[in-house]
Amino acid sequence: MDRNLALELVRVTETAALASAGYMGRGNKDAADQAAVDGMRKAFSHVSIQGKVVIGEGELDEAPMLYIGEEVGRWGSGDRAVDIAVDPLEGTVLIAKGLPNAIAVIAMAPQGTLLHAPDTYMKKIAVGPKAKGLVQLDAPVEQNLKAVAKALNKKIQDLTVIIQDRPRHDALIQEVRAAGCRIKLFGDGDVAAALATCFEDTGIDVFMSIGGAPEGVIAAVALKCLGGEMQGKLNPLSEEEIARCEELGWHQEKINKVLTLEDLVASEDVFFAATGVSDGDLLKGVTYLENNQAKTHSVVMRSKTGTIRFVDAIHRLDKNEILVEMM
Ligand code: VTB
Ligand code: MG
Ligand code: MG
Repeated sequence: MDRNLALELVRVTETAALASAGYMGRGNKDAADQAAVDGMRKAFSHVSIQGKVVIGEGELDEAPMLYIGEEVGRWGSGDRAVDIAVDPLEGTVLIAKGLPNAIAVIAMAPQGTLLHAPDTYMKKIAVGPKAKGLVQLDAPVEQNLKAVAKALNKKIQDLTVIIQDRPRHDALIQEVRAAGCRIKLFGDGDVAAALATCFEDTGIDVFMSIGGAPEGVIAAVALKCLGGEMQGKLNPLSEEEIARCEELGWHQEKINKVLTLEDLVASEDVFFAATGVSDGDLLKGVTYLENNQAKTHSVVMRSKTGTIRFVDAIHRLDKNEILVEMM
């Protein structure tokens, strides 16, 4: 795939972040999400790809835009056919409340290589490059944590595990505490949490959680670019979720299978881009400057070369056609 696409994708996440950041703290998660979706969709039309959304805002009947199956991109004759996974505002509640770690995010891979995950929960584990190959989603929690501590040359009590703050994790939290590790609980946004395991200065070593399966596929693309490890397993928590899985051909045997990074993302040529909307462990959020300007902080990666770029940009809000049109 054309390497320049990486930078084109950043423009798209930047636009989604700029479109939604104005909603910070305004208590309206749906309006913030809608703005991110609108901005992202408009920005996509300039990208030289023949893209199809495989992970998006939902099925056509529930999402008017960026729905699963929607075509995005310029669709020029020579443009590459790709799978697109998006979460225009990953952490809508975070923005509504003005809390940290909301991001706008896109993953891209050659056509047919991203797992078409149903919109159910997924049990996930992620670690950085040094612990790659040493964890097993179904292994006892303590065994995984000991393996990671050893790989990182850390005492087990110095290991920090990031877990989403939900009652469904009560037993997991007890096990991690029993193993002696430190825990960082987060409210929302498990893509950012998984990503953080690959950057030493976040202080986060292991991600363990049950969160959205779509977010699992998006995070897997990033972990692939970063040389980390991620595994998942569908974890439908209600009758309704089980029915949704079955509708999409996920029968019990397939649901019970541990999905490796290769199952989640079956390509070595994938791209990931994220822009901070609110301040986070890895990316600062959108800040507003004098004279109608705003600053964004993004990260963009490409697995083929392993390049990780942090991109800071200053935008003239009154000269950005998409944002002006949205006002
Ligand atoms: C998960 C997680 C997401 O929402 O989907 C979560 O993957 C929903 O969990 O990152 P609950 O149903 O317990 O609220 C996010 O945190 C944000 O979309
Ligand atoms: Mg979303
Ligand atoms: Mg989300």
